[in-house]
Amino acid sequence: MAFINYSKREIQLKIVYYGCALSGKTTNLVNLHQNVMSTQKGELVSLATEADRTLFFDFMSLNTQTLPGFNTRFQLYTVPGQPVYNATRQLVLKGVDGIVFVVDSHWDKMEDNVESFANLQENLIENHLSLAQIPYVLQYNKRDIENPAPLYYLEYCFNNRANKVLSFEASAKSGQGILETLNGVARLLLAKYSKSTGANKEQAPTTP
Ligand SMILES: Nc1nc2c(ncn2[C@@H]2O[C@H](COP(=O)(O)OP(=O)(O)OP(=O)(O)O)[C@@H](O)[C@H]2O)c(=O)[nH]1
Ligand SMILES: [Mg+2]
Repeated sequence: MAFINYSKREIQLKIVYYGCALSGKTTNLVNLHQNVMSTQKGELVSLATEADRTLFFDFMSLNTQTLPGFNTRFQLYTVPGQPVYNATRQLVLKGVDGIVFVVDSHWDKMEDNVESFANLQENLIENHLSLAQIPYVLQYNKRDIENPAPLYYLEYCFNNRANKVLSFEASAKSGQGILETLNGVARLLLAKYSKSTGANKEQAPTTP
């Protein structure tokens, strides 16, 4: 849940990058960390195995002036995508405010993507939450690969609903689309929490 400190005029929001193993969640955070100004960001903390697979989670914080009169701190987390780490994924989702679901555009990853999306919904239920309550966006990652799954197909698989959510094409490796993705979910959160803070005009974060 968002942590709002009225006396310090500060709001803290937790965003979780979720998706199947190797979809590019850690790469999103690594590139975001390289692209934001040093005054805005904290350290990027990663706990990885030798093969660079996320073992527990990655974490970084970003400070921005987004809601009038409030300093906004976004706490960005990734989950470990490997099936064996489900307990950790459940734990990382605790208190989540917004989600980026990272889809791998490789054809042979479609089953893993779909399983991961179902797993996200199950783990939200374990936390007494659901996608109906938590703002989320979709990121179609690895658009740079040869023969990626077409957009219309990805939209059909993951965004087949009356009220479509925002979706972004990205190549986390080169950084393309990663700020847009973060901006997308940040805007949803700021729209939601601007009411709680009494700030009626939210501004999109610039970096993010
Ligand atoms: N071609 C291409 N490769 C990418 C892209 N994003 C990530 N990768 C590669 O995919 C591999 C996995 O990336 P990670 O960011 O570690 O994936 P992850 O989702 O954090 O994986 P887990 O921690 O195991 O869940 C790495 O070799 C990345 O370099 C992309 O946009 N394009
Ligand atoms: Mg990772």
